[in-house]
Amino acid sequence: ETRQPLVVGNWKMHGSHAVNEQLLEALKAAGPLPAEAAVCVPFPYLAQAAERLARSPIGWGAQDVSVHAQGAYTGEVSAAMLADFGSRYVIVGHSERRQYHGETDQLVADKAKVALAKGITPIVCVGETLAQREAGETEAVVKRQLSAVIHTLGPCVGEMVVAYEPVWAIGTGLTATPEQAQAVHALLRAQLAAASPRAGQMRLLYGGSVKPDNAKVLFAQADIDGGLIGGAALKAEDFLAICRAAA
Ligand code: G2H
Repeated sequence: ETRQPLVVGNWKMHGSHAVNEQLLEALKAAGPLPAEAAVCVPFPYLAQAAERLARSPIGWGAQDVSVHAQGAYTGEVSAAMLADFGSRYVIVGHSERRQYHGETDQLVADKAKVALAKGITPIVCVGETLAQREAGETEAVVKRQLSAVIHTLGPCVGEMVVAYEPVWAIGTGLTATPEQAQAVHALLRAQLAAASPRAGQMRLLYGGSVKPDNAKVLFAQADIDGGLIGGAALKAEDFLAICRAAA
């Protein structure tokens, strides 16, 4: 199967109007890229991303979404609002949200469902902690996390993007070896194949300390179709180099 690689920047809680302006202009000025690229920005900067990237092939989106459609949910942002700003993607279930905001497998799955219902592609993150890996639980953990999404999305499951992010590799400078990452990606694709005829066309991203110098070998793995990039997405030249590594 041929899958167009996808490289998504997860800006996390970084940036300012002025800093973003430079980053977005630099991304926009880049020539054609071999990967589809997108940036997931903090909510207040969605309008800025939408405006700056409007006439570029680079997509934009958010880092979370409310599970509720609308109503008295102070501080929440709905999928309809994200769609209103032209969001193509939304990250759901990032380990930082699971860890610091108590998001459960089912909540993450429900968020993926509300995003899809508004035409936004959810990037569903799964991944094990260091303790889980050391206890030999990697496979069971990622299967459980993915299984909730498969059951909740039903036949729409083929429309999502999955990101495998081993928690021990996030922002730590430790990267899974290409073999470790590929092994988990192959498991995830097999699990998806049992649920959807579109599994072969789905993009499975790797995330966790992806940098310009390790991206190529990661993206060369059979079931790794791009990356979810944190720290390195904050520098245009690094992010673009990672996009180019997807060739
Ligand atoms: C993992 C990743 C982006 P970083 O969280 O989602 O961040 O590349 O900084 O490890």
